[in-house]
Amino acid sequence: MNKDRIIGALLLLLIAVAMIFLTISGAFGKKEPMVEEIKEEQEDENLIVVGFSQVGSESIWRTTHTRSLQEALSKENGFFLQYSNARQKQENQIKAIRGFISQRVDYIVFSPATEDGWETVLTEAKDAGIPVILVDRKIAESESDLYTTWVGSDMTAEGLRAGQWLAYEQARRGRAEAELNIVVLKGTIDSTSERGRTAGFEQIAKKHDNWHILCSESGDFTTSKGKEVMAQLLKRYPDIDVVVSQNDEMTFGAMEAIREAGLATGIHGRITIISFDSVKEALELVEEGSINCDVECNPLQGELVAEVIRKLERGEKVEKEYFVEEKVFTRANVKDYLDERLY
Ligand code: GZL
Repeated sequence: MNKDRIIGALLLLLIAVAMIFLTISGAFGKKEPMVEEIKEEQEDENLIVVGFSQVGSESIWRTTHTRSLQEALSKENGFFLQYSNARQKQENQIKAIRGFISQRVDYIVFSPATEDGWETVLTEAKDAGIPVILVDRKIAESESDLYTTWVGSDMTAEGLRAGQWLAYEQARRGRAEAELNIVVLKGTIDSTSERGRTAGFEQIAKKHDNWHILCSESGDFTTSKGKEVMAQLLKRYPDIDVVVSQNDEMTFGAMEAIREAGLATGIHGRITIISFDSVKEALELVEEGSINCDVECNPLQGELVAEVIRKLERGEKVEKEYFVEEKVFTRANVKDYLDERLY
């Protein structure tokens, strides 16, 4: 092939490569919308812009909670939702909230990983005139002027229900006066769920001198940590009668550790299991008998949050707190609810 033909072929190749590059970069076609155009899209459709900072995705409860808010705060329902997963770290939530403030969202919705340390960033939101709505967990009472309203569960009531069920069950077994050795797997320390469930259960426990809480330790609401802590407790306390586990994820881990120690739970063995959340996987174990009691914590809070925001948009007064409905599940009633369980 002579020199001219080689140069011609090289030129053609160069032009082809240039055309491909220019097409990909959008020089000829539709260009990527600039940030301003995205903002206009939100304003054009008069969408209510909500910044949502979620604790993490540590449990089935948590992912259901997230889905509930995403479905309720959808574009079809008139919202533009910006979601951030903090992976259970407060500093990630503070960063996300600062981002929402700089983007001048209309509302900030968030579930605080723990109750303390929010004053600075929530004061910034207040100074920016952005209403804050708490979901699920709360911040310290002393800072309650920094949020408009809260939607969630009465965690202390959940703890009371656990203690009341245990007292009822001991009486039913004819063992109201029997000595009872209890261990507690706590959730994330200083979270509203941990503080409330602990306080509620202890309020009942202190009425029974024959109940002994041998140890309370955090499993941080995860299966792996729940299993690790339970294995240590079994080594330290050979005669545990009751495990109070503050969420189903930790319960699944604890039951694995108990099985590996050659012991059985629920109606099949010596160790009574009281759990919290009532996700479907746990309710199936209640029906099968290896979890004795599961105290519900209802994650379906999205609709209520959307309703409260609409009230605020209409300039209506809102309550400081909105509670979701919750039950207690045992073998006596779980069959009536299992099939309809959405999560
Ligand atoms: C409860 C919520 C807790 C759940 C856990 O309101 O804060 O956090 O019980 C989750 O499953 O990790």
